[in-house]
Amino acid sequence: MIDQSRFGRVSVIGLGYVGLPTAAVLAVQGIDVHGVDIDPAIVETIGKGGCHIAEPGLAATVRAGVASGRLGAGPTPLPADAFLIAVPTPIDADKHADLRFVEAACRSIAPVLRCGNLVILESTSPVGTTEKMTALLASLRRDLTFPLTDPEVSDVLVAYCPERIMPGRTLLELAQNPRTVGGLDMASTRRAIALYRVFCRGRLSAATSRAAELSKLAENAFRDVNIAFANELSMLCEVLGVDVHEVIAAANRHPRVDILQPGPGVGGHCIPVDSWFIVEASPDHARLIRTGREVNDRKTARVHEQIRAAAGAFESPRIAFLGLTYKPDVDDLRESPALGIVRRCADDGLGELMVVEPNLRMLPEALREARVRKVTLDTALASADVVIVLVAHSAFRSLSAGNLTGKMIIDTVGMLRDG
Ligand code: SAJ
Repeated sequence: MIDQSRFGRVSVIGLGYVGLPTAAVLAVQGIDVHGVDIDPAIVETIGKGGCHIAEPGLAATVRAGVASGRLGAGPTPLPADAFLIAVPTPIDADKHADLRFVEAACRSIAPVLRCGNLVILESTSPVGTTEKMTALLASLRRDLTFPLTDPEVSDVLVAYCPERIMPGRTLLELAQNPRTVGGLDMASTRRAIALYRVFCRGRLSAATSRAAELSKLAENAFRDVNIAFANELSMLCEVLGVDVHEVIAAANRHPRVDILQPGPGVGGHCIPVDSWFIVEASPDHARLIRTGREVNDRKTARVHEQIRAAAGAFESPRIAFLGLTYKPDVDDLRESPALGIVRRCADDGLGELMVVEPNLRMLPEALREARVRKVTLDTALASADVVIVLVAHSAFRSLSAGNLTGKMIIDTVGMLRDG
C-alpha cells in the first residue's frame, strides 16, 4: 500500500523557470529536494545557494532552501519518492514538438526508479506524451509495473500536471493557482494531488492525462487566438485609417466583449509555441488556431515593414526602439517579437539603431555585433529621427507624444495615446 501523504525526497529534473521555483517551494515546506540540471553552471549556482533566474522572491526562497539543507542540486537524479520533470519542449524548424529533453529526463531517472515512486511530467507537451513517456520508462525498467500495463497494482505511478505560472508572479501563482492533475490512473492522480498540496492552496482538479495535456495547450492557444483577433483588428484599422485603440475601447464597453490589446506580435516561451503542438496533432481540425498563430507572426512582419517605410524618409536614419523583452517589465527575451524586429532592421542595415531597455544590463550578443547600441531614454529622445515603441514598460509611462515632437513615431502598443 502506497502512503498517500509523505514524500521523503523529491527529485526535480530541470531547474529552469518552472523547475527551480517548484523545487524551492517544496524545500521550504520541509521536503528534501534534489534538483537536477544538465548545465553544470546552474548546478554550481544552486549548490552555493545562488539563483540564475530573475524572479521576485525566488533568490531568497532558493537561499532559504539551500541554507536549511533541504535543497541541493546535482547533474543526475538520486533515488527519491517522486520525480518531477520540468524540462523544455521546444518546436523544431518544421514546427514539430521536440521531445528530446523529456526523453533524456526519462532515461536519467529510469535507473533510480523504485517501487512506490511517482513520476510527474510538467513540461507543456503534445497529447499522448505522458503515455509515451511511461512506455519508455516501462521499456527501460522491465522489473517494474506501470499504470499503462497494470492499472490495478502498478509499482510506479505517473501523472501529467501542467504549470500555469506567469513570469513575474511565479511564487504567488505557484501557491495560489488552481491546477489540473492528470494521472494515468486514479492512484497516480491521488498521489500527485498529495504532492501539490504540499505547497499549492489552489483547487487541484483530477483529469485524464490526455485531457490535462490538451487543457494546457488550449489555455495558451486561447490566448494566442484572442491576441490574434486584436492584432488582426490593428492591421485592418491601419488600412481603414481608424485608431484601433479607440475601436477596442469602444467595443469593450459592450458588457460581453473583452478584446485584448494589439502589439508587435506574441512572444514568451509558451504561447507562440504551444499552438503548433495542437496543429501538429490534427491540422485539419486546428484551422482557427493555426490562423491565429499566423496572424500574430504576420503582425511582427507588418511592424518591420512600417519601420522600413519610415526609415526610407531619411538619408541616414537614427532609429530608437523602446523595449526589447517579450512583454512589459520582465528581463525575458524568449521568442520576443521586439527582438526579432530589431534583428531584422539590423540585417537590413537600416541606419543607426538604438535600443532603450531598462530591464537588461546589456543587449544580446547578436545585436551588439550588429552595432546596435543600448542607450538611455533621454539619449534616444534627443537623437532619434524615428521612435518605435515595442514594449509598454512602466519606465516609459511618463512618455507622451509631446516628448516626441518632430519625430516619426510607430507606437505598436498604444502607449502614447493618452499622453
Ligand atoms: N500580449 C499582447 N496583447 C495582450 C496580451 C499579451 O500582445 O493583450 C503579448 C505579450 O506582450 C507577450 C505575449 O502576448 O508577447 C504573451 O504574454 P502573456 O502575458 O499573455 O503570457 P506569458 O507567455 O507570459 O504566460 C502565458 C500564460 N498563459 C495564459 O495567460 C493563458 C501563463 O499563465 C502560462 O503559464 C504561460 O504562458 C506558460 O508558461 O504556458
